[in-house]
Amino acid sequence: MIVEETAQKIRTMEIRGAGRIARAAAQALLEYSRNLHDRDLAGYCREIQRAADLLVSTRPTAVSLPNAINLVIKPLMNESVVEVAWKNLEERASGFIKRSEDAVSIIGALGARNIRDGDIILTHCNSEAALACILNAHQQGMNIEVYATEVRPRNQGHITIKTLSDAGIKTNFIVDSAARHFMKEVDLCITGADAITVNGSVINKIGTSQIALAAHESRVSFIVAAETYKFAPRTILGERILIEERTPDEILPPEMRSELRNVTVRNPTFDVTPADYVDLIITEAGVYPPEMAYTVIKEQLNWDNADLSTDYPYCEEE
Ligand code: RUB
Repeated sequence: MIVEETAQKIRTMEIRGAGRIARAAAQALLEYSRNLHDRDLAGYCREIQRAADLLVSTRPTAVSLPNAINLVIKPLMNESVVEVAWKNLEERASGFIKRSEDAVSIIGALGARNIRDGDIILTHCNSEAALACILNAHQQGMNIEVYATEVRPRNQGHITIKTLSDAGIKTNFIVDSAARHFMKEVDLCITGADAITVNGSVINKIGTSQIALAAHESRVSFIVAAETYKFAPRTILGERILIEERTPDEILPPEMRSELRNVTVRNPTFDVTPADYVDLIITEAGVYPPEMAYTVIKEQLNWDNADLSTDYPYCEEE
């Protein structure tokens, strides 16, 4: 039940944002595991695998989701005693949740070092990690101002401006297409990431790449705040990140579409910003140029080739 409920909430975006999705999946596995203490090892593993498959199928782009699930369930393969299996799984799940929360605050502190007093910052979508940097700078007493985009079609910008406003940060709310118009007033762009590939490309909310391009044109720094579990190990094998395309209903209601017989509505949720347009990636393990993505995957995620053979499909696109 908990797994189905969480899966549904992720699918409908009641739970959204790559970090929150990952933590919710780990929490669902933890709670589900507690309900399975009466099973034998084979039955327990079967149920956990089924739950993991369901959770990982909910949204295809945020690599945090399969990374978190893999971390929690993969060592199950080596267990031979069911009590040890569920104890270890539950510890790994709660450990992941704690580390993920800690990572966001470390990123906030490191990110704030890249912000100067008086900076005007542009952010896009609603990223906990990106907001942590902005909030940390504000808490240190820096006088900063933010441009926050609306984020069509799901309006995640509304969540962002509420957080910024509640914190007492001067905020300008703009439509997505106004980002380039205002870029001349901006000192720094900060966004989050749903996935980062081995060549340093950043996959984030649709519109991010246009903002990065406009920032590049205006020589404005573009930095990405992302926990290390947003890096995509399987891109080492040349796999690409699958870009989620959601229902056209989010953009144009079916009754309007039915009158437009020659119109196809396309609704990609994320886009790819090439490494050339990214200055820095702020992680909990330090601040990296995008060119060092391979090092992060190898050294921080500790993924080896065996891990790359897992079934979770991370990829496809561009
Ligand atoms: C959310 C989004 C966020 C990243 C990073 O998209 O693009 O920028 O997930 O967020 P959606 P965080 O609303 O479609 O899930 O830093 O919170 O993990």
